Amino acid sequence: MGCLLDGLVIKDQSGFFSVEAEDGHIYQCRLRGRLMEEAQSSDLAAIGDRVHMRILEDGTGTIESVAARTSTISRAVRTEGNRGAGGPEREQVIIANADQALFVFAATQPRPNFRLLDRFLVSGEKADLDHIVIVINKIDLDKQAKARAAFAVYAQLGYPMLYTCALSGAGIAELKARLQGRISVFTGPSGVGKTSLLNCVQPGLGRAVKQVGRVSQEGMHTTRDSALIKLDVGGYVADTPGIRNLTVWDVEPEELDAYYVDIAPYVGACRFGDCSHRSEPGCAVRQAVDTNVIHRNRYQSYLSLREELEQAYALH
Ligand SMILES: Nc1nc2c(ncn2[C@@H]2O[C@H](COP(=O)(O)OP(=O)(O)O)[C@@H](O)[C@H]2O)c(=O)[nH]1
Ligand SMILES: [Mg+2]
Ligand SMILES: [Zn+2]
Repeated sequence: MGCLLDGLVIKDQSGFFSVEAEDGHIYQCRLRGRLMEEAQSSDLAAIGDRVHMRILEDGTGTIESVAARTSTISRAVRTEGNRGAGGPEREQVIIANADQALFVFAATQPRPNFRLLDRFLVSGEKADLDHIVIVINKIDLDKQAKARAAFAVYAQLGYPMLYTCALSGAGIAELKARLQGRISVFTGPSGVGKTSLLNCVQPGLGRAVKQVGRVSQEGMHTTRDSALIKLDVGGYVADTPGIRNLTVWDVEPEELDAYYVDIAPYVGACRFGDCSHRSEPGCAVRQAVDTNVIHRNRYQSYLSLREELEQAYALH
C-alpha cells in the first residue's frame, strides 16, 4: 500500500503540506484522517516537523506520523467561530524543530527597541531553542559605538551577538556560518535591514523570505501559509507570518521569571515560592538589582511585561 518515506515539512498551505524527502524530492501531502481528528488542541504538523509519509499511486502522500519535536514556537489563538471573543484557546504551532532564532535590530534608524528584544528573548527561551542570536545591523551608522555599548548587557547575558552591515558586507560571513545547516527563525522590526541581510547571504533570499504577514487591505490576515526556505549552504530560514508578531501571550505571569536568564538564577533564593519580585520581603531578585548584578533596565522590563501578562490573563 505505497512506500513509506521520512521527510521534513517545508510548506504548510492551509493544511496542504509540502514534504521534502531525504533525496530532495518534494511530495504534496495531507494529514491522514485519524491524525486530523487528534489535531484539535494543537497543530499536528507544522513547518519543521519530521514526518513519516506514505506515498500514494498518484505521487502524493499522506502524513502518517509526526516525530517528537525538539522545540516549538507557538502562540495561543482563540478557537475559530468565536471571532476572538472568548472560547477556549488552542495552540498554533508557528514552527517546529527550529534550531535557532536570530533577532535583528539596527544600531540606529530605527533606534533599538530593547523591550521588544526582551519579548523576543522570552519567546526564544520559552520555545527552548538551542541558539538565540542577536544581530545588530547598520553598524556603519554607529560611529561612536553607542549601540554596541547599549547592547553590552545582552552580550553579558551570554547571547551571541553579530554586528553586521548589509552595505559593506561586514559580518555577513559570520551570519552565513550561523545559518548554515540549521533551521532558523530570522525576525525583527521593520526597517532594520532583514531583507538586505538575507540578500547578502544569498541573492534573492530576501524576496523569498517576505516576513510581511501578508495582511490584506482590510487589515485581515488572508492566509497563514508558511514555508522553510532552503539555503545554498544547507539549512533553512523560516518564512511565516506568525513570526513577525511573535508575542508572549502564552507565557503565564508566574513563569515569566524563568525566561529572563539573568533573573532566573535568583528566583529560588526568594523567601516566598511565589515571589513576584515586586515588593515581597526577602526577594533575592530585587537584592541582585540593588547590587547591580541584574541590570535595572532588564528588571524594569520584567516588571512591565509581567504587568501586561497579568492584565491579559485577567481579561480571560
Ligand atoms: N546604513 C545602512 N542601511 C541599511 C543597512 N541595511 C539595510 N539598510 C537600509 O535600511 C532600509 C531597510 O532595509 P530592509 O532590508 O528593507 O529592512 P527590513 O524591513 O528589516 O527588511 C533600506 O533602505 C536599506 O537600504 C546597513 O547595514 N546600513
Ligand atoms: Mg523586509
Ligand atoms: Zn523575588
